[in-house]
Amino acid sequence: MSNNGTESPEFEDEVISMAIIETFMKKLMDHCTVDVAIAGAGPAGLTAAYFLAREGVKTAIFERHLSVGGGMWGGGMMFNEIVVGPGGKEILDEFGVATTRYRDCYHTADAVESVTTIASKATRAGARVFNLVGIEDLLLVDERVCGLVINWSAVEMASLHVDPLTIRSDYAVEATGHGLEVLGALVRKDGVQLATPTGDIMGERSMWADAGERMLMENTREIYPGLFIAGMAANAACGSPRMGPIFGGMLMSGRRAAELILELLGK
Ligand code: 48F
Repeated sequence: MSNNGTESPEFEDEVISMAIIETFMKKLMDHCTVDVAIAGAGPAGLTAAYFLAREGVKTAIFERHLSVGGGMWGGGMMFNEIVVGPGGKEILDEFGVATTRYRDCYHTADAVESVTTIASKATRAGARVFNLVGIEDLLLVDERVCGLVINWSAVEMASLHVDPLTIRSDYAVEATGHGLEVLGALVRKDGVQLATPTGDIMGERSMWADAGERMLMENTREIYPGLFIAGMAANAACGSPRMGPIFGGMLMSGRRAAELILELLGK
């Protein structure tokens, strides 16, 4: 009987396996060299990816966890609503996330709608997310970051002695949040001088939403040749406060990192 694509075919289990393996391998091979490699698919990393991919920049995000979204899912203390200011609302508007005004300058948004929509916009713009993949190191050539060193999260979780693989990029973005893992590896291993006031990682300060949001824009920068820093990682690197469940800064920082990179790429 002919199958015009609407009748249910007889599925062969090994063909399902081959479809996954071949397609994934092609995707990974295609992203061994990218324009921008992003560490961490939280709100900052995903937003950066969207604004880059939208301009035709080949962008890959590597996320340790099964799910993307980082700390956004849980809103504040598991009340799954986020707060943004006017700048963050402008970006949520562009993504098509519904917001509700609260008092004069606050806006709330459903945390789940926010994560799923931003992730969808980023991937539909062409950014590729590799989940379950952690960044364990950077490719450092002649005092410049030239890529990210990846390994399966399962390898890390099981503490297996398995060597990683490397992704080459024109620019990398450190968006791993409070833990600042990628920059931490660079400083620990290579003792480099960073573009921070002290030249070192200055550490995150206690909660102060207003100051944290303001400082974040300035802290979003090329912190070392080839390596940009965005989101909470930027404040943690530069000794600025955390801001808890106000997320506008994360979105604006992701966009800012993308804008700085686009400028360098001549886009
Ligand atoms: O933590 P995360 O959401 O960072 P962000 O985008 O946003 C911060 C807010 O969530 C919140 C806040 C708002 O004011 O302060 O905390 O700056 O997302 C970081 C992502 O990076 C992943 C981690 O699983 C998370 O999804 N990640 C962390 N380390 C690694 C990593 C690593 N070494 N390799 C790959 N992914």
